[in-house]
Amino acid sequence: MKQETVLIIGANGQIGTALLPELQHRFGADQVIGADLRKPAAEGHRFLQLDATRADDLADIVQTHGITQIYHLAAVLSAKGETDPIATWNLNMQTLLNVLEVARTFSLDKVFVPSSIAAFGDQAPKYETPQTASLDPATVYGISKVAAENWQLYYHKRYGLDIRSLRYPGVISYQSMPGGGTTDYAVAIFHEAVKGNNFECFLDKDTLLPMIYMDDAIRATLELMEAPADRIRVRTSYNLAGMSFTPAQLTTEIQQYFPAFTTEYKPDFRQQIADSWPKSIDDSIARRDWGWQPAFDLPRMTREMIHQLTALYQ
Ligand code: AKB
Repeated sequence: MKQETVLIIGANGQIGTALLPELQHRFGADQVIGADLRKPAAEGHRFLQLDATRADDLADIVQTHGITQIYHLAAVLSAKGETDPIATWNLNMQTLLNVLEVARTFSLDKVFVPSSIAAFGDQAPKYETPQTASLDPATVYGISKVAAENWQLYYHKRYGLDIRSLRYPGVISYQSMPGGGTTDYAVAIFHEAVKGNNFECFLDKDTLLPMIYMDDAIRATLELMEAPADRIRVRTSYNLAGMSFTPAQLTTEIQQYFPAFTTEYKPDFRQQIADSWPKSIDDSIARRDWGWQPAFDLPRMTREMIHQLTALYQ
């Protein structure tokens, strides 16, 4: 079997932090390189400082280290993106195009680029949003994801690049904090509950959103990347579902462990973003093509988050 060398761009982010050890486990610690703007807090893996908007620096790394696969996880997310739309567009698109070009130039084996439920907007059905629903996003982050999906398809068709993608729901994890997203409340709430605090939520109590626990998100990513190429029939991005819940339902679930815990609802500008997104996702095409099956529902995810964070804060 050919030896792969994997580069994770955005390795210090929420998904990168959890994905890196899993890739090390599969390919060997020496074969996985994390790259990000800043040095990581934790050591224990090969790391290179990289500003992925700089095409030459990225090409240099790919050539010098014999990179064969890239996971491109760097992006400005939905809420932060709205504070400077043009800068968000520039960063999200420039880094994507740099990755696509370097993958084409150096004939990389595989590339993974995440998309998001943020690709959908008001025209899509809110419940069980299908794979092929119309894409009319309300945020610049969503616009950049729709454009990225089309660029990915273009590079696959025109250059034969094996590029694969998932439309992640909100990802819930204990390993690190997400930053700049609209679904971030669903991680922050656990930290406050475990620390013995109450929580102030920036979304209204009945805001139903699609979410996924990190273990499922990582397993989906690896199963997609390991599937035979002829099983991958969607080259834009696959719908992916885990569970859906509201802030009120999550609060009730957390109260099973911390009965005195309360949430106060103070919706801000992120409410409008959440209202433009699907409430649940139909991922039957991912299930059909490469056998996707989520394992975590709301009770199991809550139990796991509280268990892991309790250990972390002790
Ligand atoms: C965000 O909230 O912006 C992200 C996402 C759903 O893509 N977590």
